[in-house]
Amino acid sequence: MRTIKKPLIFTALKKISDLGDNSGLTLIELLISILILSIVVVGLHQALDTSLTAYDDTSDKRELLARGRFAMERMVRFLQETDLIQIPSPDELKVSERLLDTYNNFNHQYMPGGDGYLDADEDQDGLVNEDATDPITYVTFKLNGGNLEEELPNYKTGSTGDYLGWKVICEQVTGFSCSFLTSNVLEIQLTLNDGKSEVSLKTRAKARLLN
Ligand SMILES: [Ca+2]
Ligand SMILES: [Ca+2]
Ligand SMILES: [Ca+2]
Repeated sequence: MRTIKKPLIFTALKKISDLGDNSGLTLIELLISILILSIVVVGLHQALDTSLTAYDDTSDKRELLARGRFAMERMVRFLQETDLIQIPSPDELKVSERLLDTYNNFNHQYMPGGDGYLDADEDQDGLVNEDATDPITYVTFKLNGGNLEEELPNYKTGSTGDYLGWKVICEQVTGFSCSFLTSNVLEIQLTLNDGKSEVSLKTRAKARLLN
């Protein structure tokens, strides 16, 4: 007759059980049961912990990526429309601003739809940044401590040299650098690290008005 082999643990438990009273669990059986249960629980806990940590890491990285992309998109927008790119230091990018038209160039009132003249066209003649009466107005991106900051011209005043204060566009930045691939194509690298995760982004932008 074919016999089914019992798992070793049951045989052991049976032997232990046979030594004492068969009517219930002995102390040793109880201890072994608790031990087995503990091993199972610890295993499950570790598996769950690993899954939660992996989930945390992923959402952490997703958050960092979203913040990095926001800053990248901002720089790319200004780069695409600029006719002047400068990299004064490895972690600084300066471009002439010729994208925005949210003010009336004559009375400097805020107009969401603009007045049809780029705001950098200070003398409102249709040419932008062409001479001393209409000097170049810059947008600057610079790494300051762990923050990537942006400085924009202030078009709310009649002065051509007014700038708005530095504004943080991305926090926890550990690396920011720009380099020319060609005279009108720039590569930007951005690294963010929040102490737990690190993400690196790289993008390229072409200045349409430059050759
Ligand atoms: Ca305008
Ligand atoms: Ca002008
Ligand atoms: Ca100007």
